[in-house]
Amino acid sequence: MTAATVAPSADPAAVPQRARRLVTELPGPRSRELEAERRRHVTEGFGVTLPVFIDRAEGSLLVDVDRNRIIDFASGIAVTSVGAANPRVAERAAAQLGRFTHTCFMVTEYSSFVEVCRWLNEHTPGDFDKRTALFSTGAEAVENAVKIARSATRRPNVLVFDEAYHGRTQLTMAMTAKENPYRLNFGPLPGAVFRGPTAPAHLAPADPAASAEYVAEALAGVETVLAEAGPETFAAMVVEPVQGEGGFVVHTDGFLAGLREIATRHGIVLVVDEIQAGMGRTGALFASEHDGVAGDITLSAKALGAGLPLSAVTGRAELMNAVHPGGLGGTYAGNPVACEAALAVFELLEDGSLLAGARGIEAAVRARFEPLLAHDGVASVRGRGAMMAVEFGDASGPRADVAKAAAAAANAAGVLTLTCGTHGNVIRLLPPLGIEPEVLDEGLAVLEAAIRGALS
Ligand code: PLZ
Repeated sequence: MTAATVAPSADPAAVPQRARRLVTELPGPRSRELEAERRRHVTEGFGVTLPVFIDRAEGSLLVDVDRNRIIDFASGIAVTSVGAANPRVAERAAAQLGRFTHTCFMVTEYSSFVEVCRWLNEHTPGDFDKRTALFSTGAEAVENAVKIARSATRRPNVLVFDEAYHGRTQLTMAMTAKENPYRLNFGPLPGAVFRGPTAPAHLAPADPAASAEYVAEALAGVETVLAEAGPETFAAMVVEPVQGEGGFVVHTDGFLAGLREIATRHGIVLVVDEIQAGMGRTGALFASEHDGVAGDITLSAKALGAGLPLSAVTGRAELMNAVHPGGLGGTYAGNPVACEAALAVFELLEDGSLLAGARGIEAAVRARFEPLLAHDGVASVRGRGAMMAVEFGDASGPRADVAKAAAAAANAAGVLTLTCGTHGNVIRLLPPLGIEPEVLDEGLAVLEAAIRGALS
């Protein structure tokens, strides 16, 4: 082949379909018009990362109304792990739309609901008899897990952790740690929620004995919080296996296992909130597999329905069945179109290539960003699988300004990038698990340049 035959074509139609391409500044003129319309009609209570309006998705790119092609490092906050326009999801959901959109599972049943429950019973951690309840949102799954644990134990209290995120409803915002924006001015918050310490792996000493001591201290802190009200008053302990909104915090080895032991010893239901970290995101089907820990209850949402609203509470049969008949439900719980989407997701996860994709993303992110640790201002590179983050901080403390500036520059360059963390000083990467290696690489290169620019 001669050089001439591989030279890029000037014809825009010949530009490869799977590439970032900006034809306007971001946001472009059409997005700006729509944004003005939004300001007139939509509450200011919703924030927005990048005010562009999306027309369609192609692979791991989002195409906006100005025909800009944006690399998606957000997946709608860990939802579209199989891509935002996966043909298998579209096919199954569309076929269901043609059959019926809704019956309400509490009125008449459909088999896809049962099939989703069966898959979750078989695949969530824990080798025991399980039952599943389906709902629509993540917060609803958390709320229902607490209801189930209270009903089964007849105890009132709930233990959650520093940096936790569990939702925006009344109870779940009380369980969430960060004040602004989640809790500010929304009180009074419901009571019976206690908060314990964690043992973040990025703060753990490298020496194994010192690290074990560090974990033991955190667990002793958890026992102290339980002792405030008495461990026998706690229905549930709710923990994210890798913390999401709170900053992509991986727990030090032994911490989750320690919580498991404490929960068992006091008869407290261990609820593992896999809403963000589950369904393959970390390179295992469920993130708690990395710690060899099984919750009594495991929560799924987000990537479960590939963007159609679906959440699940899967747990020990005796807990799940402790609730009186009619005590659980919801008009839209386990919507049939969302169940078909979940069944498509299960098919797509089956051969393991998406899990391998997640692990490949971790390797690529580490290779690109770990060298930046030499830079003053880059505090840690952490996470698991396709749930990776770069934290900014220096002697002055957390550097939210650097995270914000780098994310803004990446977004302006067409690489959709989110921040997170209690101090807002973390950039997180949540690409679709099947992102094409060349698209991933291009996105990471753009982000690296953005970070270097923000640091200098
Ligand atoms: N538990 C671990 O990550 C949702 C929140 C986005 P819902 N995370 C994204 C925002 O700012 O609202 C989440 C989570 C974990 C629970 C939830 C709540 O899930 O589907 O947003 O209710």
